[in-house]
Amino acid sequence: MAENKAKTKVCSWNEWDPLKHVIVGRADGTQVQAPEPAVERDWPEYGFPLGTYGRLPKEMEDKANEQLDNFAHILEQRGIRVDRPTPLDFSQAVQTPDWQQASMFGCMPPRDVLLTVGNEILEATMSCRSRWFEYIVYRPLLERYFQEDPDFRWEAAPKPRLTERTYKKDYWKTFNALSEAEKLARTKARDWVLTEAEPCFDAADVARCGRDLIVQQSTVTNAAGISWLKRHFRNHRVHSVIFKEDAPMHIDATFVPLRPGLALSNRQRKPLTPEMVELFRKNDWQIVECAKPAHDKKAKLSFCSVWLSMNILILDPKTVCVEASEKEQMEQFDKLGFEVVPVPLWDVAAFGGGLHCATADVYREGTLEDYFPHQIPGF
Ligand code: ABU
Repeated sequence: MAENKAKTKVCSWNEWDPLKHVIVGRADGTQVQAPEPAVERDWPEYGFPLGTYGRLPKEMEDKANEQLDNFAHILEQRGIRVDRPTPLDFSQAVQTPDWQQASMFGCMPPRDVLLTVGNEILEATMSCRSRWFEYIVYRPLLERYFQEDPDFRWEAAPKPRLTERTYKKDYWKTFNALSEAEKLARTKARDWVLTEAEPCFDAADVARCGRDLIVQQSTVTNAAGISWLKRHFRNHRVHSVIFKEDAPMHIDATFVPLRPGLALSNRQRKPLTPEMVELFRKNDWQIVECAKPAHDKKAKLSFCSVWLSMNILILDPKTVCVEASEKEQMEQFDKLGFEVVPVPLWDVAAFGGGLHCATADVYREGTLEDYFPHQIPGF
C-alpha cells in the first residue's frame, strides 16, 4: 500500500459523522493468549486445550490479513485515509515489576485500545496482562499525529498494576461451572472477574454520541474505570450501562448508535435497563432490534460471539459497512435507508472482532452536538 502523505487532523465525536481517516488492525502474529487471571482459553477441539497457547494457525492469519487488507482498500476507494499499526513479536513473554505473562495478544482490534473523543485519542488501560503493552503497536501512528496536528490531544489512562488485587481469584474456574441463570445473576450484580482495586476499561466498551458517552460495565471494564472516564471527560455525560449478557465484553456487538435519533440493539441481550430506555425515549430516539445473525456459532478459535453481525462501521449517516455474510442485517439496514457496503470479514473474528472492532476513528467531519438535551437524573 502506498504511504499516505496527507497531513493529519484528529477529531471524532460520534459513531456516524462522515469518516475521513481511520486505523485498521492487522492479524500478524496474533496469539491464543497464555492463561492469565483475566482470560482463560479452552479450545481442545481446535488444538488449544486449557493451559496451552501460541500463534493462531498461519493459514487463518493469512486469510484474516487478506480480508483486513481488502477492507482497508474498500475504505480507501471511498476516499478514506487508512493507517495500520506496527506489529510486534506477540509470542514474546512480557513483564512488569508486578507480574510476568507468557505471551502478548496481537494488533487487530484497535477499537479496544484507542478511544477517540473530539481531538483526543485516549489509550485505554486494558485489563489483560497480555494486552498491557498493546498501545505500543499504535505509537508510530500516534507520534505522527502528534507531530502533524498541533491540536491533537494524546492521552493515556493510568496503566493499571494488574496484580492479584485487580482480579477475583479463580473467577473463570467457578464461572464456567455456573448455570446460565446463575451467570446472569452475576451480571445483574455486576460481579465479574475485575475487582474495583483500580480503574480498568477497554475503549470498545464506549459508544460515542456527542456529549453523551454510553459506557458498558463488563468483564474488561469496571466501575472504577467508568468513574475515571467520568472524571476525565468532564464536559461529557458518561452513562454506565449493563445488558442481559452472561460475560459481557465491549458494547459494539450489543448497542450501536447509528445516526441521530436511531440506535441498534441486540435482539438477545435484552431488556435494556429502564434508565437507558427512558433516556432514548425522552430524546425521541428510536431503538431497533438487530436482525438475526448469519452464523449460529462462534468462529473457530474466536472469543467473539455471533453478534459480530451488528459490529458495523458507519461511514456517514447514510452509509454503513456490514459483514458480507450477514444478509438479514444488510436487508435491515437497507430498509432503514442506509446504503450498505458488504465487507467480507468473518475470517477476522478469531483475531478479535468485526468491522467496528477492526477500526479506530482518527477523523470524522463533524462537531460536538447534544443529542440528549433531556437527561435522566442520576443516570
Ligand atoms: N469485541 C466485540 C465482541 C463482542 C461480542 O462478541 O459480543
